Amino acid sequence: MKKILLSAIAPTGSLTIGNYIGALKNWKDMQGQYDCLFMVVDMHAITVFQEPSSLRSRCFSFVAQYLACGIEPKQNTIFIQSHIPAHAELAWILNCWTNIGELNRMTQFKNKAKKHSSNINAGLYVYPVLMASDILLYQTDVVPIGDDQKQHLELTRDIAVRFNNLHKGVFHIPEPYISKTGARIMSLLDPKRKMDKSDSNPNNYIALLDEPSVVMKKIKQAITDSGTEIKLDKTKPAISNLLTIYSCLSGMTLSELEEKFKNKNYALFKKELAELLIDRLKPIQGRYKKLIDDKNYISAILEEGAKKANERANKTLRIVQKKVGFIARGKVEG
Ligand code: ATP
Ligand code: LTN
Repeated sequence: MKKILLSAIAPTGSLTIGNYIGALKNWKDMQGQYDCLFMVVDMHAITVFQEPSSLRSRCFSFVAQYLACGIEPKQNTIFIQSHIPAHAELAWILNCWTNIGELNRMTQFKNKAKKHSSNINAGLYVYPVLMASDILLYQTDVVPIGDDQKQHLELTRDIAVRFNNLHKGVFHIPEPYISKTGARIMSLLDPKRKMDKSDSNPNNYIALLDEPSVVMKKIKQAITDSGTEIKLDKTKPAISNLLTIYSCLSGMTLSELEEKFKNKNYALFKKELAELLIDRLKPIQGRYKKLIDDKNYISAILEEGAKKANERANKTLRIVQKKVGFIARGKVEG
């Protein structure tokens, strides 16, 4: 039996090369070895206001981009979070197993609360518990994520261990999978911040669907550090970030790249990086253009995915409900 892998992306903004390098590329590389579940987490997305018709079309678009990036629909279970009612139901139970002190420590909540100060809703606060439910419902072994999600995964493990301490063996304890290089791709204009797909300034990121001329322009505009050396250096976050992107997309190691660009200038390096990005994005964009017009095909994948996921999720949910003392649904016996 294959081990179980689960991961997800919230349908907000535009998928970026940060999401690709930190998440999607690993999903693609790991899919053959694991029993994989890949989600578009629309329930997470609405913790920040979303225009309803854009959210609907973005969910379709993200699924088409997953497929265009090489995620195989036959081999894996691909679905939309809100199609599986068990996520919300388990999240409620796990909310009652989570301390507010733990939620107060979540850095993503603190950052998002600052950014959306006029809409600090309860959903945003308990979002990590919904994420824990996503993972624990499927008895997941491994969760490929970017560095920013590490804290949420630790919380997931803590909640699961706490529940298991009273109710032995209910949840499998998941492990994160975070790549050594590229787990945190930084913003192009502010390399001290993470590249963020819902950034209000699109010049901070390269979107998977950016046209070649846009990619070239954004890389040319990207901030560079003082000095001229093309070298990984903690005190030079801008060039280190661009080198990391180059390395992750080309498969060359950072030291090979330092050697390749020794005595070359930033302008030449940036031109080559932009060309590499354009080359890597071209097949993804080609496949996407065909897929996005085939709504019936995508709907069929989602219908099948929801069917499989519901069956699996309901099994765990029923065990949990029984453990906490909920009466079985249907015929009620005294
Ligand atoms: P948002 O600001 O809308 O929440 P986001 O870019 O942080 O968007 P998520 O949906 O939170 O995207 O992340 C999806 C996956 O992509 C997660 O596994 C996350 O860790 C990874 N990821 C996101 N941004 C980056 C990045 N800059 N570098 C590496 N991985 C990333
Ligand atoms: N919170 C994650 C998205 C997410 C997720 C998950 C990732 C929701 N549920 C389950 C892995 C497994 C984020 O990247 N913002």
